[in-house]
Order: sequence, then C-alpha cells, then structure tokens
Amino acid sequence: MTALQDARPHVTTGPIRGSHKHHVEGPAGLRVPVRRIALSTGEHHDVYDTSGPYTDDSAAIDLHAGLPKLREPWIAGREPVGGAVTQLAHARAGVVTEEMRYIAVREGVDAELVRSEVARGRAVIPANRRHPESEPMVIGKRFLVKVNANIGNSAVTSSIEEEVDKMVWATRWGADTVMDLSTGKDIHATREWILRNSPVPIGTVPIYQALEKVDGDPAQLSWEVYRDTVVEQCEQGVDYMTVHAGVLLRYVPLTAKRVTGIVSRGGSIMAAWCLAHHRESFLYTHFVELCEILRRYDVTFSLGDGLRPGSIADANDEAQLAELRTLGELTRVAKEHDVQVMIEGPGHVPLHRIRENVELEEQWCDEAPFYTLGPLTTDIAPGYDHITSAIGAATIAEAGTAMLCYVTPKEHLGLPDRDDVKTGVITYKIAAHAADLAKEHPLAQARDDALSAARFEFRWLDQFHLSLDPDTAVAFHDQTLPAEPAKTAHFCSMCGPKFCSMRITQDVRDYAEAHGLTSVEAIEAGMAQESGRFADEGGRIHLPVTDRT
Ligand code: IRN
Ligand code: FE2
Repeated sequence: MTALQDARPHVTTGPIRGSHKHHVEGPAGLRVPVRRIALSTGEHHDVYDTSGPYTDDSAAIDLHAGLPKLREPWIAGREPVGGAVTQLAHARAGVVTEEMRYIAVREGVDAELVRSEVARGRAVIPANRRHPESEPMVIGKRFLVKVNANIGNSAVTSSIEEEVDKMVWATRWGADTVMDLSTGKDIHATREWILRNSPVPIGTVPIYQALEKVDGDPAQLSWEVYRDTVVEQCEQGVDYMTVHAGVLLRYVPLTAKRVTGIVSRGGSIMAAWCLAHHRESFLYTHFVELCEILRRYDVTFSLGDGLRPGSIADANDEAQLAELRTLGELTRVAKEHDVQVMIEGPGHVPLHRIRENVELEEQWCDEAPFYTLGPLTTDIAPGYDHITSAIGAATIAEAGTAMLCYVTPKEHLGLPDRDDVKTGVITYKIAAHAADLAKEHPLAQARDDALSAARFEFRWLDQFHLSLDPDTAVAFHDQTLPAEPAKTAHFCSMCGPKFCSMRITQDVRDYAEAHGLTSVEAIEAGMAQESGRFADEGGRIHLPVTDRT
C-alpha cells in the first residue's frame, strides 16, 4: 500500500458506551459478532453489529496490516458450480455457503431462507472473493433493511487518513456497507486502505476513476479504459459497483424539459459520452463482457439510476421510468451469467408517488433488491436533507426497498465531514428500523420494548445504552441534570418532578395495588379525590409550581 502521510493514522476504536463486542457461536465453528448491551437489571440485550474488530477491546488494530481475513478459508475451499464461483451460482445449485450461514445467525433466520432468496435474485450477498476481510451480510426485502454510507474525497478536499477514519466511523454507528466515491487524487491508494481495513462490503462507481484517467473529459472515455478500471477494482476487492448502463442514447432527450436535468454524476458522464459520439452507451453494448468480469470475482452489480429525478417536479417521469425498464432487461442478462444484481432508485419523490417506484421496480426488475437514495420528499430544506430524505427512506423501505443510501445534512451543499457522516448514519438507522418495525421483522421490536421498559422504570443508563446514539443521549441529559443521582431519578428536566407522566402512572399503579383496585378504578378514585380538592380551592386551576413569574 502507498505510505500514508501520517504514519499512525487515527481511527476511533473501543466499545460503544454501555456495550461490548460479543461473538455468538454459530454452526460449524462460526463466530458471529453482536454488540452486547449490559443492562442494570443484570440482563443484556444483543444488537446487530457492523463495526468489526474496531469496537473489540481485545482486538489489536493495525491499519498497516489490515483486518484479519475472515473469509479466506471459505473462499479457498469453494468449488465453482457450472464454472461460476458466485453466491448466486451456489444458491441456485442448492449449496448453503458459509457466508449464508453466518448471515442467518446475524439475521435470526434459517440459512435456507438466505439461500433461497439469493437463488431467486431477491437478495444479494456483496462479497468479492478478494475482500476476505468483510463480514458477510445480505441485502434483500425479507431481511433487515440496510444502510449504506457514502464517503470519498473530491479534487478539492480530504485525505486518505480522513476517508479511512470516516469508513470506521460510519460502521461504528451502523453503516452496513460503505461506498468509496473518491474522485480526486490517490483514488487507488485510498480504496486500498479502505478495503483492507473494512469489515463491511465496499461499493464504488468505476466510471469516476475512469474519468480521472482521461483527465475529466467524458468524450475521451472508452470501453477499454472503463474495462481496465473495473478489472483493477475487482482485483482490489470492491464488493459491488454502480454501473449506469441504463442511460441509453435515446433517453437523453427525455431529460431536456426537466427542472433539474440529469443530477446523477455517473448518469451525466454517460449522457455526455453518448451525445459526443452519437453512439449507444458502451456500458450497455459491452454489458455481457462486464458480466463475465464481475462473475470471476463475485462482484455484485448495483445498476445505477443515472436518470433519477433530482427534484419533486421530475419524479416518476418518462426518463426515469424508461431507464428502469432497461435496468430490468440488464438484470436478466446479469442473472443469466450468475452475477448478483441490485437496482438503484431515486432521488427526489413526493410521498404519494413513492410506492409506485417500488411496485414498478419489482415488476420490471424481477424483484432484484431495490437500493434507493432517500428519496427526498421535498426540495425546500437544504441543510436538513437527511430529514427530508429519511421520511422518504422509511416510506420506501416499508414498501420493500432493501437498502437505503444515506443522505447527510451537507447534501446539495458540500462534502460531508465526520459529524455529517454520523448524523447521516444515525438518521438512516432510524428510517431503516422504522421500516423493520412496520414489516414486523422478528428481531426489530425487542429493542424498542427493552428501551421503553428502561424509560418507564427510570433506568436512565439502560435507556441511553439501548439507544442508537448513547453519547448524544447522555450529553443531552447531562446538559440539565449532570449529577449522578439524576441517572436514577424518577423525572427529567423536560417536565420536572411533579409533571412526569411516567411517574404519575407508576403512582397510579402503586395506589391501585395498595387499595386492591385495577388501574382504571384507581384513576377514577384518584380523580374523585382531585375534583373534590379542585372544588375546595374555589375552582381555580392549581399549579404545583411555586414561582411562575
Ligand atoms: C443509490 C441509489 N441511487 C443512487 N445511489 C447512490 O448514488 C449510488 O449507490 C452511489 O453511491 C451514488 C452514485 O451517484 P451518481 O453517480 O449516480 O450521482
Ligand atoms: Fe438532490
């Protein structure tokens, strides 16, 4: 690997507050990581863990050496079926791979479900044979909704060190995959550092690097330059690649009257090439060769939405839907070659037009996993587009989208920094989890129940530790009640001791128990008492607060 400027690059290590890394023993000696949250009741709660060895106190982290090659023996021992080494080929042949078994433990499902979903193309396991460091995960609508975090430098900002740090940081907070969208200098070296140190699958958009190789002029691109770039990235270990092969020459004019034209970087590059040469996209005409390359490594296609709408006005328009149909055609070609496929989706879509996106994708792309960027449900809140898009993300995930590409507060404004990465990941974990609850995933609600019980019983530390972002929860609580006793107090500063509804409910229950009543009777009895007092005091509403000036 290219030497880093900083000989000791810094990444965040150590367990997340209130938890530690634990390994669940799976079949055939598999050790599957979970984050074990210790509760004050003596119980514990395990949650899905994407953070790799970085949160394991007993693991020695050496970025120069890279992570342990977890999958190496599995990959070495695997015989090709029908000439193909892909998870799809194995799944179709009825083989349950080690990756599938590992995933089954993580997801709390049968390994056979993982196999059959991969076999029918409704789920993918992005796992390049040359990225043995990654911990297997699955993307598909029958499984937990996943979140991708985009990182990567641009020509004007950021270093390799910062990008490696962002990758570790994003997975710490729950990113299931990371895409390296670097476009500036050192693209190859940045990716190498990220891959060798990443516990999650890494995605890229190879056309970005290909464009750098021709000095940023799309007209100078060629199939050969692109192909060599793809091979280079496959060799390095990239697990999935965005390929904007659905941007056809004849679709480009469909964007002419749009409010925001073509907003996809890859889409605009390919549109520029098609127009400059007045020829069909080389990604489309060489698609079979591309399948043959990806198949050798088991790299998963993420068929790009180069014509996604970039504004509410352009949602679900002809250009977008024409491209989606073509992505369906390409999905079938890829699967004939035993290559796994997912489909990228929009963008900017108002709430009432979101479901249609999922329905058409499922219909036209044979239910290949849908992977969407938000969508943003309004255009009017730059600076808050993690929120405008998380609303759309939760909605589209409930409808069946398998993975959500995060949007950070910097969307439309600048390159996200470390804080934006965390905000984006946590925001998208909320959207994904909201959808898991709505889909009644068997693993989802237990965490809500555990947290709510802690909240109701004033086990403040348990409440913090069960939350998606314990550090922020503690910090907010500390702002008004930093003292240690406040972490067990039966109130917080929002309502104060007298107006705490949870404490009052508990009083009601205690009263009921003491008087041998049901809660309902207790409330009635209590109310009769209170109204007596109200009348006694001359019918004035009494506030149990002494000083309200
Ligand atoms: C996801 C769904 N639709 C687009 N994406 C992501 O956008 C994709 O995975 C990649 O991270 C990025 C590609 O952007 P362009 O090149 O389409 O703008
Ligand atoms: Fe946008």
